[in-house]
Amino acid sequence: SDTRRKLLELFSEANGDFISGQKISEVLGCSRTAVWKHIEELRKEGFELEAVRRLGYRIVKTPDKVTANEIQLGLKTETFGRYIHFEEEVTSTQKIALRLAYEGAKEGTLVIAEQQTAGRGRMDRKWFSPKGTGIWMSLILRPPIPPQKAPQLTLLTAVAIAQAIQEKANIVPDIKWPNDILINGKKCVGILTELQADPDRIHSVIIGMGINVNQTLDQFPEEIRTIATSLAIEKGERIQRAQLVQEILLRLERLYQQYLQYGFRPIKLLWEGYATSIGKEITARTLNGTIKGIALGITDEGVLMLEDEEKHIHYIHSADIQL
Ligand code: BTX
Repeated sequence: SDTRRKLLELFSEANGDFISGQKISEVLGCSRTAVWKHIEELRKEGFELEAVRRLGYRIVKTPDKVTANEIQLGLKTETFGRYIHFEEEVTSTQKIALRLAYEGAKEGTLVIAEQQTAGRGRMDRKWFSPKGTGIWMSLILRPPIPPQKAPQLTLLTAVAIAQAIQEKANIVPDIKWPNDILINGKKCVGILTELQADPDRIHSVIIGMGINVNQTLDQFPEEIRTIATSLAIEKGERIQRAQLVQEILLRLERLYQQYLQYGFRPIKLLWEGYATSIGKEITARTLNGTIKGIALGITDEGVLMLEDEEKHIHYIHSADIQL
């Protein structure tokens, strides 16, 4: 609710200090009893709040979940994540975001869950999304761009997540075109961009992001144990998921504003900074066959350029890449 959001904003500004009940009820425009009810709600969700007479309330501990309340506590964005739809367990956050978008949800609406029972990758592949360990979320965008440019948003998202990982985990990850983020050669992040559009107009783009954060190696299913990793495995310590979500949303919002104003160029430069496969030999499996060659880079449109043995350049719009 709006009141809850204001309350969390107050607590973020207080930064761990006390806020008096009087001040809270003034800012929120509600009674002291109503304030107390909101505080009780937060406690039920796992927040630890200290209440001291004459000083008021302060947050001592957050529950380490990815609920709307926890993400909004300290969120610095203007629109991204200002409305959050949280659920403990969903089939796929993409599915819910798609429904909300269809019902008219605003740009920046975020769907996030502790667990997905049917998380999806590209081409209906499975995305493992175990409870309480990762970030499984979908963001609704309504960009005023032609539909054929939508794949650029995947690259933009990869940059935002890479920046956030660098900031919060102190690891510089690799971006693998088009939609993976790797650390030490293993997959840590997957991005799935889905488009609802007429031939000439986008209705909405749903950006699905799956980030392995706190899994230990044995928490990965056997079939991906050798190809996947988590931030905690690579860094050697746990990371607070809600804070990482806040950082990702902030970076995403900034890059998106830049993108709408200046186009893909500035994003491309940032992207290249993280793309280690450029200049190396890769194999691209496309719907029309497999091509082996040197990855030359991406075009100003975000299309991958691949030079084969006969020095012929292929422009690849979508493929699976093997390094
Ligand atoms: P992708 O098709 O590039 O990758 C899927 C492949 O990645 C799988 O076939 C498997 O080999 C491997 N894989 C599956 N789960 C994991 C994992 N947890 N970590 C590392 N590798 C894995 C990538 O698709 C796009 C994934 C997007 C996931 C988000 S989560 C929120 C949103 N909801 C939803 O259902 N999907 C998106």
